[in-house]
Amino acid sequence: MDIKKAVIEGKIYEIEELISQALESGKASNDILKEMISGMEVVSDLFERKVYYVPETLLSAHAMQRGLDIIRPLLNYDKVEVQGKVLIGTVAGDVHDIGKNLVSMFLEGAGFEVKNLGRDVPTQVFVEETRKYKPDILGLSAMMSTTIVKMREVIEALEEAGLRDDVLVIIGGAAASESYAREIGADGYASDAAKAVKLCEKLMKERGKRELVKEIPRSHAARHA
Ligand code: B12
Repeated sequence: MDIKKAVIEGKIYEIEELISQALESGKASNDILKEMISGMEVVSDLFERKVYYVPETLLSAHAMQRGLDIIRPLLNYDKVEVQGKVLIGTVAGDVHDIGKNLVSMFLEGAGFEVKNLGRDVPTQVFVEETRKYKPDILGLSAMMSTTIVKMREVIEALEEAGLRDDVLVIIGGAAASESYAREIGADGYASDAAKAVKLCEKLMKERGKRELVKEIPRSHAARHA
């Protein structure tokens, strides 16, 4: 059993063991992440070909999530200067969150401060959190043709609340696209987590970097003391 297979077969307990063995043997956390992502690609294919149904897919998603939780603190947190603040969530009615969590992790790794609202987030919660948290960028994720309409709803609700000019809105997820972003007046679209980082960096450059200092996670604080 390897890490990729543990994701494909939804081995929640084995994946913890496999990841700690891999880390002990000196494997880079990025390589472990790549293996997990390629496992999830196989799962997507199996689900689409109706070899996997919801229960099997859910097990894989749990194994993937468990793996992400282990890897997350190991990603690079060395950048002390914050690139910007990002608020991110999956729109109402949609419980898909693996991709959105990956985007969140990649952004944190690249030096963004991220508040992750989770999944199935009501439109008004996006609005209220935008008001309170004051993000530079709001990231919306939607994986289904039935839930993508919520992205437009969030943008309209931000306009109604007088907040639209204060925040850049980016979209992503299997149901989203560049043309849909243009259609609903979003500021950008990215098809994967690495491109999402590039997009946020580009948008922040255009907007002007904020003078913020990131809180360094405790485990890393000694190195900066
Ligand atoms: C795993 C999965 C599930 C899991 C979700 C577990 C979880 N915690 O996320 C479970 C089993 C719960 C599930 C349930 C359902 N699912 Co489902 N699911 C999938 C599957 C197979 C993989 C999604 C995934 O995790 N991919 C891996 C990640 C890494 O990729 P990703 O999500 O695309 O994310 C990347 C990019 O999109 C982007 N990105 C994502 N979010 C964001 C946000 C921003 C701001 C940016 C910039 C970028 C970005 O970056 C990410 C990282 O690189 C997809 C198939 C597919 N092709 O997507 C179907 C799929 C999304 N599901 C589908 C369906 C139909 C359902 C169900 C209705 C099934 C059912 N009969 O119950 C339910 C819906 C439940 C609900 N109300 O939401 C359909 C949607 C079809 C459609 N067009 O509407 C899909 C496309 C499968 C299919 N072809 O039929 N599903």
